[in-house]
Amino acid sequence: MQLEKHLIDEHNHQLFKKHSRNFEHIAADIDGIDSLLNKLKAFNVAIPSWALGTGGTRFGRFSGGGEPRSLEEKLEDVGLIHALNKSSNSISLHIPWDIPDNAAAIKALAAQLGLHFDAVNSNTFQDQSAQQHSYKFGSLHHVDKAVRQQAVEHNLQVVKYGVELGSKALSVWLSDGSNFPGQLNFRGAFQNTLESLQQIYAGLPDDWKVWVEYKPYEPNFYSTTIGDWGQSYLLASKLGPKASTLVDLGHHLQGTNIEQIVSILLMEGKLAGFHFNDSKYGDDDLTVGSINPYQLFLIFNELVEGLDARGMNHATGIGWMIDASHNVKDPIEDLLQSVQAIKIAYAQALLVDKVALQAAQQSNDVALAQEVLQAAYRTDVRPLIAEASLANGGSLDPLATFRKLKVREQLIAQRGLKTVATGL
Ligand code: PSV
Ligand code: MN
Repeated sequence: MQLEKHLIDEHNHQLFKKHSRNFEHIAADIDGIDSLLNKLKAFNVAIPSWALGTGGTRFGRFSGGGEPRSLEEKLEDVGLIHALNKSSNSISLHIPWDIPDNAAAIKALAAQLGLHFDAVNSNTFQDQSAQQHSYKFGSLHHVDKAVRQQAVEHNLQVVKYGVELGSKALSVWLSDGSNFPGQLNFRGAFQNTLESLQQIYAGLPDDWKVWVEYKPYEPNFYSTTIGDWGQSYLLASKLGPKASTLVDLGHHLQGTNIEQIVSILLMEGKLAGFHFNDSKYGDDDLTVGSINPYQLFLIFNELVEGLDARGMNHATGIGWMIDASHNVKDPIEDLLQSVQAIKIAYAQALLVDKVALQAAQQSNDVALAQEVLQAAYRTDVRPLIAEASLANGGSLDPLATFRKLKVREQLIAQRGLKTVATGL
């Protein structure tokens, strides 16, 4: 299913008067409004192929219906999201959940929808039916070389799929770890992981990157072999310039100062990009900005400052992606909300008065530094996001348009109520 542009335009028409009033109000106070709008117009966030169906926990999964039944239908869903918000022009595939059997046809469909392929993700955290060795006790860190070799070959196969589709990065997340003290020799596990990653690194095309994701726990509950940004950074440094650290917001223990981690990684040229989500307790995979939007803003404040300091392009300098699980919401609605939340945090960060903040920092004026940051955070930037979307041909209010046009109802009519997407 595809959305006809005139339907989006008609809904915009109904919303326009109110939008125009709100936009003029905020625009009057912003110096360089055109440059800010251009940055928002250029900004895109990739959609993971595994998050287009209903997620679940080990206790259950409650589908809302109309889930994509194939890779083609997943692309269609991302096409719908992009048509509405004009900020989701790429999809990130997880192999083997989404093997592109006919890469040329998949690429052509993506191009027709205005999409391209973001990083490809390998999966050595589950066993597949045809696989010789089990990943029960890990993959790239495994004590048995044959298991490690199998996992290395899988990663190289994922790169091959990615090359066919025009991806430029391999994203590696390992569930490798241990459940009990004594189960693992930490140094041995780390060295095995490094050697395995070195083999994968050696097989990367010249213009490719490898992104090393970390996570403190789950599915292993005592240790994870790439458990934090330090271990990821160490591996990425030993691997070389094509390797860097991927930050998934949910992969931190409670209270971790993620904005500081991001700032240092960016300074060192080792920040690959993001898996955005939000959480209250752990890797909760909730809608971005639903629990702690202030933290998201603080992260973006570091990003904007750090990207500018290195002269990097905000839109393309690092990878922007969502990684969430939609257990009770419509996945498309949830993804639309997440992309909006990311753009809101980005716009607020662009509004920070950097000169005033720096002056406050240099004079240790703590109260003023907080005032400067919060002045930006407390600005309602939604009219700016809406204006950028409108200028790109998208909806002034993507979620409202999705509902107004009864998109989910149409998807259920086409695909059925009891469909199941591959993924989380
Ligand atoms: C693991 O929790 C993770 O964040 C990794 O990015 C995986 O690739 C993804 O979720 C899907 O399982
Ligand atoms: Mn992730």
